Amino acid sequence: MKKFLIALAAISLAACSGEVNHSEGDVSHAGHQMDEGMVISSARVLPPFPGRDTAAGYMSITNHSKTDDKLVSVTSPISGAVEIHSHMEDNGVMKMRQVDGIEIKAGETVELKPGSFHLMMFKANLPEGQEDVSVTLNYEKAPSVTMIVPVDGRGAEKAGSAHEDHGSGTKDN
Ligand SMILES: [Cu+2]
Repeated sequence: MKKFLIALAAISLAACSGEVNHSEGDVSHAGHQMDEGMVISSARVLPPFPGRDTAAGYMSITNHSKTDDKLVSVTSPISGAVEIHSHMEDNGVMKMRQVDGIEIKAGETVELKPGSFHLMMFKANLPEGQEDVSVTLNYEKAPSVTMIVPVDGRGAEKAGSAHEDHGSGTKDN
């Protein structure tokens, strides 16, 4: 197990070299964050459906530290209210609800993805053409990290296949 983790770290270091400017203080690019115990990959924000104003955020978070931790809140300048949601089946119906955080045990990866944990960014201010979003993750133990997350589908509209699942059955908005 230990060997596996070391190998993973080496891969992310290799992927990082020569590509990212780390001079921007605490702002790091998604997937290239290597000085903290929490490593984010595949982060993306799905813009709201036309006529709606709720964006969704997905990513995978790996806890490379030796202590269990928890993602407790998320903030972003594009939304005054970013909530952490989970999806669960209730009598055969998939429902989502706000949770007070996501536990990420030492050595484990949690995926925020359609049909599972996800971020909901209410009243998102995401003008056409904006291609990335600043997102800050706050943990129970690890230091908060701000990263730049690409907006999915911008530039090449992808018909929101993942978004479809997310939007169904919601009563908010
Ligand atoms: Cu939701």
